[in-house]
Amino acid sequence: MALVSEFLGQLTLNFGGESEPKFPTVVTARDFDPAKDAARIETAVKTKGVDELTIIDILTRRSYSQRREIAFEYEKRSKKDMITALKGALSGSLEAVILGLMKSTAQYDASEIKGSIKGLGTDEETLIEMVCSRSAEELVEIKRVYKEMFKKELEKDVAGDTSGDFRSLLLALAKRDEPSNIVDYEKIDQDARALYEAGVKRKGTDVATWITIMSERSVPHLQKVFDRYKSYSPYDMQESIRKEVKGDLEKSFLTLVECFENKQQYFANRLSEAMKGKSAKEKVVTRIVVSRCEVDLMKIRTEFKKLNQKSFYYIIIIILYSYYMYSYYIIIVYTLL
Ligand SMILES: [Ca+2]
Repeated sequence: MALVSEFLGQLTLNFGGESEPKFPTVVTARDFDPAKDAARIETAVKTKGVDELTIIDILTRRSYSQRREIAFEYEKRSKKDMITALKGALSGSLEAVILGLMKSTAQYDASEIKGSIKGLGTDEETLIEMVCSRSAEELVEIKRVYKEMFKKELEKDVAGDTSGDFRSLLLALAKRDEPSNIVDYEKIDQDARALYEAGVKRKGTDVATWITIMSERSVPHLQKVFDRYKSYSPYDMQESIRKEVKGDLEKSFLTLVECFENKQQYFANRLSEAMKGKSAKEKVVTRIVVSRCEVDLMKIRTEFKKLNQKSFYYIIIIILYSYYMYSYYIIIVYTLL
């Protein structure tokens, strides 16, 4: 046994640190002519009443770098900034989606984080989604872009707007810089027991230990840890979090664990929640669709269908039918899907 565990202790799963595979719904267009697209958008913007459909049709069917090329051509021909022109021509949720698409995924994420903490008060729900669902690799890029866009450190801004254990957790997550797939077999049992002893087993919670383990281990490692955790604790990790901590800290840990287990299912859940009730939470739907359409929205759609037995498409059409005023946003989401 000793030999086996020694061997397993050394065995690591490493996929060469490659980026996560992508499952986009918005992909690079073939037969792409940026000058022609720019001309069509210019005409659409100038059309009386604005030809929104043409703008949607073009910009949702090009990759981010193609959209940048179109903006470049637009400025060349009209001597005007395309983003400013779009801002002037569009409004509401449609404007939010289109302007979101003119940013790179990292720029968009950085702006959403900035938006969640700027001014008085904090939009914790957005902040938690952005920091706890993004991979170490994504956060590295978001931090770099954040500094470029706002001339400030993301971590400093987050620290200034949060407090206590919630702050410690967000900062520990933002500090991660190595995307890793390492499973340390020797540590699976140790970590599972430590999580149990720091939480369900003792009076109160040793939050620092939870934060260390959840921010310093790889996702495949943690998946094995949460599995092993069940052999110590009568409750699984998510139930334990609900019992041990409350408020923003509870939401953050839950988001983390959901994402470690199945990130696309987490987003599908968020979308389902946002679509429930009388009014769809457009901000959440817009954010998830825009930020994931060139990352993993295809997989999120699959998870959505598993959860709801109906496709995202179908649900959107139902909303379109019942809430006519949402048509702009529906059109855009429909096209992006
Ligand atoms: Ca406890």
